[in-house]
Amino acid sequence: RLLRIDHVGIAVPDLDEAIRFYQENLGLRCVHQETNDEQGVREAMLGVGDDTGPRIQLLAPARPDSAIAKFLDRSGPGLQQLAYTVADVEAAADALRACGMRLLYDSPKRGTAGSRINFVHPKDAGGVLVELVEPAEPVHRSG
Ligand code: MC0
Repeated sequence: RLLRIDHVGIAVPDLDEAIRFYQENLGLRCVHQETNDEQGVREAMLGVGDDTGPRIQLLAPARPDSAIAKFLDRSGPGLQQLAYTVADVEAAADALRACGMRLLYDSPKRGTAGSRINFVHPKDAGGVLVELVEPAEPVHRSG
């Protein structure tokens, strides 16, 4: 039910500065940027190489009471989440609930580029905040 790694999310204090760092020093390319008001984040998606594989997501707080602001206060900048692509986020969430994991939302919320998302609580996944991403475009299972 987890099809591939969708992206790895990194909390950063300043989005523009982080994009510059990744572009100039690591040669990654910014392929998408948006503000997600519900999540309280400004985010950028960076492609690696030919951009056919998982992306790097830079996450900066848009509000002081947001999840990313809290993460930066507690842990500082760094890896915040690991996101998997799924074909059906409700079915994937139900399967993980059936294994005893706590999902953060009863029903999916809106993620990057019109995707539908949910999260497993990091305490139920070995200390990793796991995100489930159902892209807006239907997923090709073999791709
Ligand atoms: C907290 N903890 C983490 C963690 N955040 N562990 C690993 N990775 C993280 N990212 C640990 C703390 O160190 C603490 O451990 C315990 O979890 C605290 O749990 P809590 O009190 O239940 O929760 P909070 O208040 O710390 O919040 C954590 C939680 C929150 C995961 C529930 O960040 C949240 O709701 N996240 C989901 C939304 C989100 O992350 N949005 C931003 C990305 P100890 O051992 O000290 O107890 S938006 C996004 O990603 C969208 C745009 C997209 O991709 O499309």
